[in-house]
Amino acid sequence: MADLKVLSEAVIKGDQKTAVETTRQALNEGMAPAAILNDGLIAGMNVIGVRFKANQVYIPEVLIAARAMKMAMEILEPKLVEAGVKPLGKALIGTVQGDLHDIGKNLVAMMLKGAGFEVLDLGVDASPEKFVTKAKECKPQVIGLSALLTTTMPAMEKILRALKDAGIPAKTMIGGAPVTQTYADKIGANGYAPDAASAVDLAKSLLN
Ligand code: B1M
Repeated sequence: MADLKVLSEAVIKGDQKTAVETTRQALNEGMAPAAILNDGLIAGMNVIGVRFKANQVYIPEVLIAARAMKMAMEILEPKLVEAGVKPLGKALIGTVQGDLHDIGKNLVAMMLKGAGFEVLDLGVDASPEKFVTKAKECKPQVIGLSALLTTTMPAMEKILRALKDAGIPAKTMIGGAPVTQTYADKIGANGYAPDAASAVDLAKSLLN
């Protein structure tokens, strides 16, 4: 019988092989895809999130864990769709116009996926128009903006204004090394997160 503790441990350790094998075994044994996701994969990523916040693990460990989760998700995702399991919420994320830094944004996207969000990623250098068009099309509950340059921080304000003008009801959150809570308050974002694990907590709280 597949053990979901083994699966979450495999994610925590970034052990892709065990993560994939245990997911496959659990599915073959008829285990519910939602249980595999929640009690195996997401449980493992949650531990990584807590350890990352406490500086007990660092970016490489998070990336390795996210990679193991991604590999297992490739097998699990079609079964989740078949079973009609709904994602926790939909998040649209992107690095703002003029900015090409995407390592932190990708980390946030991976952790959001790990927490059960469906994530739509606009990539880098995303304009206000791009955010508005995708938000209209996909109706996310949460929109996340990332900026790593002081010179691209004003693009965040432009995007928030464009979303407001277009009547997009999604909650907004911002992050990136030069960004602060004070800046989030100044430009009217609904929240600011200093790191990827906090971004997950924030996104969850913005759903309510
Ligand atoms: Co650039 N760069 N860079 N760079 N780069 C910085 C940011 C810089 C601080 C380096 C320095 O001078 N010390 C500096 C910015 C100075 C400033 O504006 N204050 C800088 C500069 C100046 C530049 C160029 C202008 C250099 C040049 O060409 N003259 C140029 C700009 C290009 C552009 O964007 N238009 C440039 C280019 C590049 C590379 C392409 C070479 C490369 C990016 C590769 C890539 O991303 N694919 C690069 C890199 C790698 C860096 C550093 C070294 C590392 C950034 C990084 O990935 N950190 C960086 C210096 C540094 O930070 N030490 C630097 C790791 C990442 C996990 O952290 O992105 O902060 P971070 O994400 C964190 C949090 O911030 C948060 O969670 C993440 C995980 O905990 N977070 C969010 C991020 N987004 C979030 C969104 C959220 C919530 C949380 O909600 C939505």
